[in-house]
Amino acid sequence: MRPEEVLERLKTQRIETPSWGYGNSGTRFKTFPAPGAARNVWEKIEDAAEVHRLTGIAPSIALHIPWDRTEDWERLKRFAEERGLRIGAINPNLFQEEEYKLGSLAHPDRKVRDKAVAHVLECIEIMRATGSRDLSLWLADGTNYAGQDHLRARKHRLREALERVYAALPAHGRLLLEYKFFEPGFYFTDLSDWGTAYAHCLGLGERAQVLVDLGHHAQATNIEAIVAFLLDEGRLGGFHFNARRYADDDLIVGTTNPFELFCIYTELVQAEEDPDPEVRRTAQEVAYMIDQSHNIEPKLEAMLYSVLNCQEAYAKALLVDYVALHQAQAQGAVLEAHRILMEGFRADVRPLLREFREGLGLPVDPIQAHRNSGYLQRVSAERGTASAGGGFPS
Ligand code: AOS
Ligand code: ZN
Ligand code: ZN
Ligand code: ZN
Repeated sequence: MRPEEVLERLKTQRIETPSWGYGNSGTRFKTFPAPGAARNVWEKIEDAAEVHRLTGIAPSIALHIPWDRTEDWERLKRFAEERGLRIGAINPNLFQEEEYKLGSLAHPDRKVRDKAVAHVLECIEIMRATGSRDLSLWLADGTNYAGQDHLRARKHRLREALERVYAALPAHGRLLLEYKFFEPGFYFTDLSDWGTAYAHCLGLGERAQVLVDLGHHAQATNIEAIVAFLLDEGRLGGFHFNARRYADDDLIVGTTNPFELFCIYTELVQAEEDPDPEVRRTAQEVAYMIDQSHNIEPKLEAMLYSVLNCQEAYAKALLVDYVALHQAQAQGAVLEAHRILMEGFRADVRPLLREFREGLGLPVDPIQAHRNSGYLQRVSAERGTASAGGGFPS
């Protein structure tokens, strides 16, 4: 692809940032409150707007309910729009109520399942109020010991509850089912891998799609292979971008394994250009969302870094010569095909990204521009240092 074509494609990139990335967060050991961290959804929107102002490609914010609940969704939607943002995915919380100790949608007690379904139905009403397309559903449901519960009964309970949720979706709404290998269940997880999520999506309907969180796989899983399969099946709903060293670490995406992020983006670029219109449509509908919580890093710098790492990976993936690559693959030219792909990964795209940002009147170094802007000093003076709260367990 010629550089001018890459510049045009980079203009189409959209990365959604998570509200929970702007508030105080921590690990199960400790939350270190950050000066100026957002204390409420209004301040989270202000921070997300700053990330979009500096990058130009982060025009939406995902919300988490109840952490971001407000009484006036119309006012919140307007507040976001006045700052160049729209409300993105709505994330229910099925893991912090006392009743959810043995699960939520897969819980043995019908009353608990009904409570969980009612919460998700409330989130669907919020989707309607905010105009959100996606319901991003992650379950903490699982067990800690063999024999604790009937594994197939849990599967049936979960499917029945998901059917009630799916039936309530808005006309163009999507249910994004997010799987996770383990945690907090340490023996079994009801939505544990892409196969369980995919099977439930097939059983629910075409607006049920799989959400791939990069930190939710066993070590060394080939995630780009999962992405390719789901793209081809029309079931890749979106991503939760982050980086991990060992588990669901929610670090800055692209920092521990930039090659994996690049390979994921090469699958997406090939799907965007696939001769099959259904594959192209799936690729165009993918929700690119960040799901990270920065516990020791400056929060807005970490979010900027994440968005920029996704931008760099996409630029590199766009530079791969896919015509030559597919020819080499067809000829079984193993190393030539690998070398062609690596040419993209090895490309230094910083000059291209500088040109992209200058062309749009954006700072050529968004992180340095943020540091120079005095934004953090201003909001720290206004907000102070909130207590450890902000949604995540302290
Ligand atoms: C939990 O590990 C998942 O990544 C969730 O998607 C996320 O952390 C949060 O719960 C979303 O609201
Ligand atoms: Zn996630
Ligand atoms: Zn996670
Ligand atoms: Zn997460």
